[in-house]
Amino acid sequence: MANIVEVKVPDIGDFKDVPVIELLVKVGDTVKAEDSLVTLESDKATMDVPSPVSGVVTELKLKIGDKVAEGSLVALIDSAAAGQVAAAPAAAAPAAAPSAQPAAAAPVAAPAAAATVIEVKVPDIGDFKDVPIIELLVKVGDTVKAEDSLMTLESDKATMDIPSPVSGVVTELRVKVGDKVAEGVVLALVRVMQSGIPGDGAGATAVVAAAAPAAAPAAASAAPQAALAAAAVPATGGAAADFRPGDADLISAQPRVAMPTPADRISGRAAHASPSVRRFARELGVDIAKVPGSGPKGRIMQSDVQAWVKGVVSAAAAPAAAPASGSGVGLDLLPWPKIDFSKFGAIDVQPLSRIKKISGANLSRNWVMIPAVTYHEDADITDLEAFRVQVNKENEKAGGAKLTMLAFLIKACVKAMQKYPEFNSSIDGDNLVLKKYFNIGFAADTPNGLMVPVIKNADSKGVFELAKESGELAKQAREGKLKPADMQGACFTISSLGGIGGTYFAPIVNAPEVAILGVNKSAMKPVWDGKAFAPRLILPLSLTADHRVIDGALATRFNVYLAQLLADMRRSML
Ligand code: CAO
Repeated sequence: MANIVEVKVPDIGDFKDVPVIELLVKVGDTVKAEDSLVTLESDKATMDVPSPVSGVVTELKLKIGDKVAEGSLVALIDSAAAGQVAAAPAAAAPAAAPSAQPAAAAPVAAPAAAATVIEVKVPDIGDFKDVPIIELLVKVGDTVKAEDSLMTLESDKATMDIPSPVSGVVTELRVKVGDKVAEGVVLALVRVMQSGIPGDGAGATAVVAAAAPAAAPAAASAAPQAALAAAAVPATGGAAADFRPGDADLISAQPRVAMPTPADRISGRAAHASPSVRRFARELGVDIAKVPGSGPKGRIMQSDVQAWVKGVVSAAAAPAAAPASGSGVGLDLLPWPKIDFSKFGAIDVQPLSRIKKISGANLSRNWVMIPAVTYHEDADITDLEAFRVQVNKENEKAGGAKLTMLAFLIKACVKAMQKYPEFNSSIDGDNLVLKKYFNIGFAADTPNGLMVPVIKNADSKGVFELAKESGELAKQAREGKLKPADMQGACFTISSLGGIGGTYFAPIVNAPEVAILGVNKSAMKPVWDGKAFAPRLILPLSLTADHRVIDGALATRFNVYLAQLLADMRRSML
């Protein structure tokens, strides 16, 4: 049987007409007790209204833009639908709600008779103590207007901006990010701006000591938007003398920032940001829900909004910047998903290694910029492997070097590149650069990630030398001892996973090269020789090529020739 619970806006202090800025659930959604249902935002604080019970949302009584006050009906929740009896009565304020009393606090006091520099203090913020400063929105020397936010505090339950009570210049910041503050702590000094001249305190003789919102000094009782940082302010330039401690025009409307702002809803449905950042995003036309947050608990900082806008602008500009790129529209990609994985189970977060970060950026560019196609071929290496094993056996007895399949692959690739020179080229604007040297890179698996050492002038080296050099370079790569020069100048890359296994794969071209050969583990396969199936050792090859330079016919010719070479290396002498 249904057990409908009415959810109402709890005691939010003197706030009235607070707009609903986000609906965090829809009808039919299942919610847990304390899950946020809607977000309200006053001038100074963002507040979420949580569900008092677990259940299913059967009706939403609000829409975005509606203005609410204490007692406004938010939603109906069927607590029985969650198989749970209502845990709290309708309209119950969350258990954690602080019960701050509206106070006629005077958070701002003039420090001296000169009265041109005022102290900005933490106003009455209810029962909150040790509230951390999470963002400084100004720096010393900044000019601020009355009501501009100076910094943001964030408790477990709410985010609060501290506005400047006056127009002026920030002369001192007494706190830094991470400091914990409580009511009365001096946060900053602001030199009062008179007649539009920052810091011109001439004539401003009065002590500014009590709170009044700039916009509504005469409507104290009816204008609760002064919010958290009720502050003293001259109503107009030069009128500071009109305000004195105890003036009736003071206001300290106190939001009881009672509602939790669960950080874990950032990932899915709603954004976690201070009012000032929300306002900033709105001014730029940015949907804040799309901006990934880099602050504590995934909070969206002003810099995140800026970075997001920058990303969108440069993505839009990219096609124009690329010559001969037509009228493409750029990569209008979704932002990377920001997910709190710990919601689903235990996790361990490790920073990406430097190599992974660098190679990741390169691979991403190559993946999106190269029209790459992968072509597969099988090479019969029965005889080559038998030869390699036999030579290695003989050499072992004589204490000589070991031949590797990689060395033969390098030798065969060089020969195929000589026959098909497009494989040894790079695109440079409208030109194709054809190289006369043969430097071969090979992917080496290292504890820190993938590295690609380069064997220089491979055409002039024999297979023993190639085996020795690749072995040494791979060892240096694993030990992190490669020098930058060891990884530069490659014409073509081989990625050999044969020692590990696999059948085929599609390697990513290593720009500005135009092709890469992937190699997997050879395996005995039955091959039809015209009369019968014969067991042959087959090596799977996967050649990825840049289609702007190498078309399918050329790629397949290269692959066929490479397979012929590996089947019978005598062909390389022809
Ligand atoms: N088929 C069957 N066996 C193979 C083989 C193949 N294609 N290639 C190598 N093997 C065998 C070797 O013969 C060797 O066996 P023995 O010890 O009995 O001789 C064993 O596998 C191990 O070889 P290896 O891979 O360590 O040595 P290598 O010289 O063949 O390769 C290197 C060197 C650096 C290419 C390799 O160690 C490596 O790091 N490979 C990974 C490359 C990689 O990560 N590519 C992915 C890039 S894209 O993500």
